[in-house]
Amino acid sequence: MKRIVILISGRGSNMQALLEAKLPCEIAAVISNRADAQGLATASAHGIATAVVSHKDYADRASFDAALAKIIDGYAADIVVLAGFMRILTDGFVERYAGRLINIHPSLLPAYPGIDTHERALQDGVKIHGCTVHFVTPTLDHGPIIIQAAVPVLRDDTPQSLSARVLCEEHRIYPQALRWLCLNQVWLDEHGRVASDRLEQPGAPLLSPGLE
Ligand code: NHR
Ligand code: GAR
Repeated sequence: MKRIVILISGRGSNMQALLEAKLPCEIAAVISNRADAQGLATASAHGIATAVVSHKDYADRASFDAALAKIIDGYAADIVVLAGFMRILTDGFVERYAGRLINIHPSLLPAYPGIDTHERALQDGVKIHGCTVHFVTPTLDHGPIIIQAAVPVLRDDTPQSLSARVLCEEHRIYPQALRWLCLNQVWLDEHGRVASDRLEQPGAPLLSPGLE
């Protein structure tokens, strides 16, 4: 069974969804760059080892990433999962875990990379928003896409109400994506594209607003 290390920075609800999904893998550890991350207590309550590597203890990104990699490798991780992890990673770190480092991002990439995605989507008046699980590459939020979920944007949405609707879908697609990786049903091929040996599942179209 593949060994997984999850990196968090805060609440850890996506991490919790992964812990509770009964995936065919061993979650070896949860690591946070912030000692006050709520998700650390949740991980401990699930009997998962935790560690903190504070970026504030390191002079630059490269030395922080090197310390992080040392701990990750101590857990012999096969796959590294970013779940609300808020530090941009150096090219060296990303390349070390090429094809086995994934992230969940709260937008329909390539729209709205970076932060404050829900605010920007509302500002633009888009009618459909969502979330994306992708392989991490050096270019921020531009790695090959594994799965996306779309939600309607409603007239009275606030960033909070919209993010709650997106988060529900995050908790569905992230366990699915990790399950595929654990079962070797999805992988990053030699051209840097997402390959899969599962049958294509035709999804339903989402119209927003709907037709009359
Ligand atoms: N690193 C690389 N190289 N590539 C990606 O695609 C990455 C990554 C690290 C994190 C997650 C990402 C997201 O899903 C992620 C993808 C943090 C920032 C950011 O600006 C942006 C995107 C993501 C994560 N971080 C600030 C920084 O200076 C700190 C912001 C904060 O602490 O609130 O690192 O959105
Ligand atoms: C999630 O919405 C995740 O997609 C997003 O932060 C939230 C973390 O929630 N990630 C990013 O914005 C990465 N920059 P969680 O800690 O409860 O999973």
